[in-house]
Amino acid sequence: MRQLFLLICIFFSVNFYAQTPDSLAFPSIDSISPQELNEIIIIGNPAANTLKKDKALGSLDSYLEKSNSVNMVKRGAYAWEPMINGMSTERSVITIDGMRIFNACTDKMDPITSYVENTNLSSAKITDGQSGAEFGGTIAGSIDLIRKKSGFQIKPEFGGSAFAGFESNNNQQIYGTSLNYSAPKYFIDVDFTFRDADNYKAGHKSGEKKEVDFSQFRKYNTSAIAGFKLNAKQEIEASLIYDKATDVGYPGLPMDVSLAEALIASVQHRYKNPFKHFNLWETKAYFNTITHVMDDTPRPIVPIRMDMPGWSKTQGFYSKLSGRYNNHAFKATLSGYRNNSIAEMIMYPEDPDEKDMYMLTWPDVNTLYSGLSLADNISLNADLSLLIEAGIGIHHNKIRSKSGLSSLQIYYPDLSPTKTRILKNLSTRLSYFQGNFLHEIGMGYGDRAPSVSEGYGFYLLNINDNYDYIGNPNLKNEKSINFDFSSSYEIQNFSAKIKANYFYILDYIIGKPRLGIPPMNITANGIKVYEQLNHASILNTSLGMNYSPFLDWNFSADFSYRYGQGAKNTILPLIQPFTYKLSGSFEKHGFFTEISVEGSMKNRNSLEFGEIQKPAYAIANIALSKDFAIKNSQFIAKLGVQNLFDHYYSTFDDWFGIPKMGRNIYTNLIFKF
Ligand SMILES: [Cu+2]
Repeated sequence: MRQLFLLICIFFSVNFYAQTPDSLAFPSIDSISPQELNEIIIIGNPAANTLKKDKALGSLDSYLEKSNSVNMVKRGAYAWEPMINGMSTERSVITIDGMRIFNACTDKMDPITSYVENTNLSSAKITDGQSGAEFGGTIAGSIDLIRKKSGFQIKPEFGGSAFAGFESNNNQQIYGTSLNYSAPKYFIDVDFTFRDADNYKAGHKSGEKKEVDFSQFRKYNTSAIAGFKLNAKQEIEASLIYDKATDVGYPGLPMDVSLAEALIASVQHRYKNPFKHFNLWETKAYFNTITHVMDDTPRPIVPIRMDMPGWSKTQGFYSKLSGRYNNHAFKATLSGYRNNSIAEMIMYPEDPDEKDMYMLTWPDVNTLYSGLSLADNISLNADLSLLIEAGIGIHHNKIRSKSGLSSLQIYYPDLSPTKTRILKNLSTRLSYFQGNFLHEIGMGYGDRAPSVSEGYGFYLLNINDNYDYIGNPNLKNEKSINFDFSSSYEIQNFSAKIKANYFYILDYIIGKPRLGIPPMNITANGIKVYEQLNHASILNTSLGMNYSPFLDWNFSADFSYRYGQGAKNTILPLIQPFTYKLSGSFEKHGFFTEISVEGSMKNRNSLEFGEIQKPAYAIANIALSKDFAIKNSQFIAKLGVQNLFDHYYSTFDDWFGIPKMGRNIYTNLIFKF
């Protein structure tokens, strides 16, 4: 409490303020289109210039959740799974600067967003539907996390930041630092972040325990990026991210994680104006390796002790060329990767006379992909433009483990170790400017290959519906026809955007109960095998508005709603009900304050997938922040309260019905020089 008081004193006693120095941004590669086709979420980064509005040291997950297109499935306080347009991660492509990375956990404990930190990133680019198919087949769309870098500067510049944060609810401590040096010919950025949190506490509900057991985590992340200018036209860049999480609890799952470790490395070559009509040629080679170790030793009661490690290694490349010719702005991307995924399950029976049981849950599967993607944006006239995107890819799977293959052959006697698929996508979008309006209408067709779990998974327990899942190597590609529409209006102090998209998915992949096969997990209800529904439909709608009636005041409102229904009376799981967020903020002389309310209606739950209906809820948050300038450095202090009234609630995206965090008071202190 004393520290908090001291902090409030610092917060209000110093009163000077200065403008943040603007840094030269590294030119963006996606300058193909004159209008915005995707949503950009700016990640609050201690080195960024716009820190006022956000809880700067919040997790990347909390930033992604701001998008009306994204929901985060929560299995605890750590490593939320980003769903785009109401669809789980198998149906989207998530990349870091265009690099494909695949999780190493059979239980989705480690979406690739869990292996980076805000300090590594500057923004997230979210693309809907087939526009997201540049680096591989997708149904829902894509998220590309854009690396932060200071870039080349005309005048040599040295800078950095140090930051610390504390969150009262789970005693989370956040520390970190970043350093950067930029010069006309080279730049280098390094950063380090550490987070450590205890169990979090749910809101108040009489008769309910506050503390959510097994929700602690600890995370270390460090990254470096360096660029070198070979000549006026060519640059090379190398990037490295190392992330390590230990002692991560998952209250929504029967197991925790003792180690989740990732090494993500790349080298890149950029060639500006390589040929006539071409303005950029960018080529990258990359490599990443992920180790994931699940651990149930902290759990007091388990039916049987087990170890479940998993590994994922990916090598890949892309080369993209963009240019302009007359009224065409075009881009061609050639990309490829090879991923290897292995996961094991070792069970240790209580009876020492019984033998340990060993199983490959991912049977050492190699996935080889190469694809070509083309885009052309044609300006038909000053107000009207047409975007056409098309792609084709070859997707090849191989089961490398003999024992893994023979285990799957119990259920699929004719199973061959290899399978090749052709993936295709084609989409088009018309954009029309009409005064202050921009209307966009689009449609697309595309398909995706089944994931390793869907194709080759072996006895993967889903605790939500309590079934063991078995993959199906005979699945056809899942195909989608999607339509989207958006209309936005912008004048000086007001903007609004309404958006809707509809996905009609053919051969929708989903687990369905199969009688006659006993489950492996003794407590499971039975077995589900991945099958294909003839069709399924998902509708996503959203409305966002922003209004600044006076210079210092800003009000915003966001509403979104999704609906998902499949054939055979299947209510699709994890579909967001009507959700809203309203906020008002005031900003003057480096002082910023914001009050927000967010909530949702009850969800349409899918009983088949073990979902329970969650009642409607609303919570309130407040945030304060103050900027101070001290000579050439800047000091930012933030204080906020989330879930102000300590409301007890849980929503459709809380795995296994775990409650969300109760009242949380946070402080962020950031020093930049
Ligand atoms: Cu796991």
